[in-house]
Amino acid sequence: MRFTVGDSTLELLRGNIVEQDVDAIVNAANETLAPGGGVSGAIHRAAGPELAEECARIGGCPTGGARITAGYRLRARHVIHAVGPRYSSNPHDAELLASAYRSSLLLAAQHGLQSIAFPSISTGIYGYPLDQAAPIALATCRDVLQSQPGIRLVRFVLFDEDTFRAYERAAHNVGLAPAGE
Ligand code: AR6
Repeated sequence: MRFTVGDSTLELLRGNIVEQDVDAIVNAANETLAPGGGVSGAIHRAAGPELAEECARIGGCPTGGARITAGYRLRARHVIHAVGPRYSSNPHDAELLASAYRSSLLLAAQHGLQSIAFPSISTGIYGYPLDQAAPIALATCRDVLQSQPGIRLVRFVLFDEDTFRAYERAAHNVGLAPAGE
């Protein structure tokens, strides 16, 4: 499912982010940047141990921030490690989640990257309710894309059917324009 934002495309698909052939895939990281479970475990396994070594040299990242590394054995040239919030039902959660997406996109733009793939940050181990997280993710990416036209493709790679459906509903609710209309 594809949407148009200016001259760029925002895409939703079901799949495994590890396999994506884009300039950068985004990892749902924690503040230490050490490999974890979920999507982080899958990305580190596929990239090889050099990824954790580079993350250790960086040393960490605050919640809401992002850091960039090489992609090593991945098809993607880079990994952007974004730290979403652990859900606490505090009003700050939404701003921190938006900030994780915004920081990732700004980092991609600074490095001249044209395509980026995101997982659904914070909605696994960090427990962020999907129906709240999905519209924040999509509206934030739409807003940043409008000021960063160098990013041509933002792809959400959603692992399971419930997550895919939640993003589909959110795309409709935040008023994304379907491509080709
Ligand atoms: N491709 C795409 N999405 C995936 C994949 C995959 N290969 N594997 C899982 N997901 P989570 P969080 C989905 O828990 O909630 C880590 O240990 C998953 O179904 O990976 O931000 C970190 O080190 C869910 O929809 O990330 C942190 O400590 C989404 O990715 C903590 O977990 C995010 O789930 C971060 O938790």
